[in-house]
Amino acid sequence: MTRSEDLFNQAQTMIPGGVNSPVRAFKSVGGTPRFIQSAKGATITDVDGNTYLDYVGSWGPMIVGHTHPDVVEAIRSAAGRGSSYGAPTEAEITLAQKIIEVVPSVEMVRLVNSGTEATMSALRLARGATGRDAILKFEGCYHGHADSLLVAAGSGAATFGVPSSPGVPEATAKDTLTLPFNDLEAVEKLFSKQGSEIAAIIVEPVAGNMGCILPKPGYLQGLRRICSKHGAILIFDEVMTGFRVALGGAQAVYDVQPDLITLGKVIGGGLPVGAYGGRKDLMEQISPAGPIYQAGTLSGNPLATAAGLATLNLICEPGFYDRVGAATKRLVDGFSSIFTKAGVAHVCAQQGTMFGLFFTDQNSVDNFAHSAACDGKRFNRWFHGMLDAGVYLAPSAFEAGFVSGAHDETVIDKTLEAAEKVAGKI
Ligand code: HOZ
Repeated sequence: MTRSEDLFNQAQTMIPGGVNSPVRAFKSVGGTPRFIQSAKGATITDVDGNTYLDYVGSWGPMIVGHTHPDVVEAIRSAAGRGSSYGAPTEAEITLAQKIIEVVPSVEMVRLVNSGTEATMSALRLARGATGRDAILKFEGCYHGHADSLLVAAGSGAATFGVPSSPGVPEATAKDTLTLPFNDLEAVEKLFSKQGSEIAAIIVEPVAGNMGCILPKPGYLQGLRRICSKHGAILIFDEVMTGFRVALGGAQAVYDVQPDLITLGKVIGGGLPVGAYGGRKDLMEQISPAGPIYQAGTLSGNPLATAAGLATLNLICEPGFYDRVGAATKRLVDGFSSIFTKAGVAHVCAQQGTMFGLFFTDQNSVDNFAHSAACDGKRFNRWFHGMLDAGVYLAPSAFEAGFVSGAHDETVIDKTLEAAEKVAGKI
């Protein structure tokens, strides 16, 4: 028995499913999750001493690679001064300033502790500001696990076949309207009937929880237009795409200004952080500036703020996104030509440093129904083949892949060598 197997057996007796977040349990791909001992640069090492090239990157945060010395030093130095005060610090202003400088739509920002908190709070703000209850989300988009967002959700909820979770009150779920991603006409139709009741549209501008799916040309602009016309708030959930698909996030790539955005992952540099921000007139309605309540004992935590700032300083260096984006493109183009040579029908997607692969003979994958129709068994063979060859991909076909600044040419070459060997056997 491997040490991972032993630990997984123990964990299952004490932790639901043996894990503290569902997808990492390997349940849909089968086999034993690797228990991780340490990580460095582009690699993670498990408790059995196996080292893998890592394309999960803690599900997005590790954009500068694991244990980058600047980030480690920032955390170490912050920890020496105290791990939490429950009082404001100067570093929170520096981080807020950095976010405001870089993300086009953000005039004010509030730090929280996770992406879930960020989306939940942004929705409360949208509802409080508009006096409306209904929200629109898209099938297969995942915005964390707040009640009103676990309806037709992606990520683990889709992976395990419970996109609408038991335990969400019917009264809450009824205010969450859902439509397919990338279908602007359906949004127009809904708003022409119910536009005056809808507080907000929340969307992952590049979807990353039903695989990686890009918005069709004009789709995000269309959502912007519809929200402005009907007085609804447009929320871009950039927890995954923020500081990931480009320095300014998806809104910079697609040149669309949402009213509010949510952030997480990269801005915490691997520590638990989220944020929501946007128009000043909206953000000033948050307590104590305004009446809409939201709070958190650990919000603006000094360690998390320090790790986030160190990470942002590194990714703001000129050329960072060009370099890592080019590495991602080389990886995805490489996969695609290997699959084509091996006769494996596929669709690839890439935006900046984020990517997705679908095993399908459909011409394109534009929404959750398309993604769910892909060949899951082939994905599982691909996943395990790559894992055996030393490449750690997300253990679910509904997740995206992430490349970091530590994925240099050698790492990409090694990954493609592994893919060459695996593609013929899936
Ligand atoms: N929800 C994240 C994936 N999109 C985290 C999954 C996990 O850590 O299990």
